[in-house]
Amino acid sequence: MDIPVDIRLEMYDGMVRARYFEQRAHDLFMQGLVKGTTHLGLGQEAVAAGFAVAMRPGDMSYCTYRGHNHTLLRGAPMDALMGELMGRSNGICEGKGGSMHLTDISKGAMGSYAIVGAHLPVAAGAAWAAQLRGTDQVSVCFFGDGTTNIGAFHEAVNIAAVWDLPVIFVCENNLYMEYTAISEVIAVDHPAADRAAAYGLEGIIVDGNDADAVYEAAVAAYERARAGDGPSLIEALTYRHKGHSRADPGKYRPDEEVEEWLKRDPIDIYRERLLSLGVTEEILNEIEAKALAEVDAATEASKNAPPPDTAVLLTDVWADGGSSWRN
Ligand SMILES: Cc1ncc(C[n+]2csc(CCOP(=O)(O)OP(=O)(O)O)c2C)c(N)n1
Ligand SMILES: [Mg+2]
Repeated sequence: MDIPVDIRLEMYDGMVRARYFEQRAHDLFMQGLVKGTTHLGLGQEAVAAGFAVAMRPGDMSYCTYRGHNHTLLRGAPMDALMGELMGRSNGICEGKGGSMHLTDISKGAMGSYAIVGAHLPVAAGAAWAAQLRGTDQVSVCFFGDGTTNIGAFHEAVNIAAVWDLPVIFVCENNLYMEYTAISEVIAVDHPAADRAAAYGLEGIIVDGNDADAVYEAAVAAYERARAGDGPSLIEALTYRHKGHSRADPGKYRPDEEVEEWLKRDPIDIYRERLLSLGVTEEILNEIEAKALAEVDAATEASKNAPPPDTAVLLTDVWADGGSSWRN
């Protein structure tokens, strides 16, 4: 596929913005300014960029607690995401959700889910609604390798395949769950792709550190979904640069393995590719400088934002205290 240069630059821009945003989030966490926890997707940016750029505005995406990249690249405002991580009133959920619950419905970023596997049936349900309404929307669900051992994964992929739902399941195989290698707890080599046949689906594996490869797989899966040909299950091979969460040093991973993957940094790979395609150093430098300035501005805005008013605790909450929902 010949990917147009504006699409390529959009992907580079997205990856760089995500990288700087998360590096700053890590620094702010270490300073005690990010409350709760964080699960960084540093090193996994190409998966988010490839899919987000190929998506249409009405499409819906569902991600996990490792969801900063996906939410940002769907177009959620960076200052509101930073504010949310810091528990401030300018946060996208008014500071009530924090890092693990980033959501921007207006952009189709339908939530970050902290319960492993919980969002796969939700994403399938959204796809079912789109199918029934004939809206042409596609639902995309990102999850990790460990999630493929959860029952909800199998239930959701099965029903999606049976009903030809317009949903794309994207397994970001970063080789680890929290602190355990996925290879220790599965009987196959590829946690998602090797299980696809059980649901009559093709086992698709892509290099998740190559934005172009991800983009091409994404375009094909969107086309399939919009044509009414049903779901896709894609396994993107990637690696997280940091530990699982918070300040986890990730020492359970062999040094050589970490080194190998750091050499395959998706942003370095893509920068080289763009240069080889004739994009100038100046253009790339400008993208990087703009992204850093955006992160600086988001940080300042969030540091200066007051904490949420306590009245916020009682707004936008679902329960009304009664039991009418039982009917
Ligand atoms: C149902 C459930 N079980 C356990 C946990 C604790 N937990 C949080 S993240 C995680 C590992 C998930 O690994 P993977 O699916 O590979 O995603 P990754 O963190 O690598 O992106 C676990 C076990 C949880 N949040 N939910
Ligand atoms: Mg994992």
